[in-house]
Amino acid sequence: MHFSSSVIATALLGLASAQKVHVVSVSSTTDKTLLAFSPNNLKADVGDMIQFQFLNGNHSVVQSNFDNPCTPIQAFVKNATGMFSGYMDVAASASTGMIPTYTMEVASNTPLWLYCSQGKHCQSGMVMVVNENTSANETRSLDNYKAAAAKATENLDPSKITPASGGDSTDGTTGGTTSSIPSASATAPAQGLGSVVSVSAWTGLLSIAAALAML
Ligand SMILES: [Cu+2]
Repeated sequence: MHFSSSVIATALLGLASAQKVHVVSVSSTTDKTLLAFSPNNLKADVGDMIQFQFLNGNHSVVQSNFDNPCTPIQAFVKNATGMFSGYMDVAASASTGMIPTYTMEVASNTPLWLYCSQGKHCQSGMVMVVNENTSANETRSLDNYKAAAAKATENLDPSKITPASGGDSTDGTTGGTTSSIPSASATAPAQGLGSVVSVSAWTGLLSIAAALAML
């Protein structure tokens, strides 16, 4: 894993200015069979950070567009970056007392559609949205995305697709940073706390510190 020092400095500066960090739990500490992101529908402002904390199993986070769930967005949108966390095998890092995280900055307030590319997890409902906007288009809801995902014939990660050579390039896409944090600092499941969990920058700083330690 390689991070340039300027990237880390930028991340530290961002966190130091009390950037909002939304934590999304991937699976669950108590139910390793849970195929879900929690929360799965959150609102975030441009510049906010979203940190996926991989609590169990072996999952990923991949960006699609609304119309093509379970397929990376770059298969349909020319020049899209399309975020992909990679596969995070939680058991593999358990002995270190760390859990993998993936942290991304929200680059746009248009809807960001995400799924897990492992097995048939996407079809099983392991999908989510950031900044759903049903007031702009009521059919573009998480429920409809999930319903379309259930019917997808394949569940693909970016290594399995050919990048689009045509099509529009208007969908906002984004990348992120892989890291890990001590298991003990993972945020408790968000049930009952509403769709947005605000944490201090501390969790993010921990993950950056962990990244620095691995350089
Ligand atoms: Cu999964």
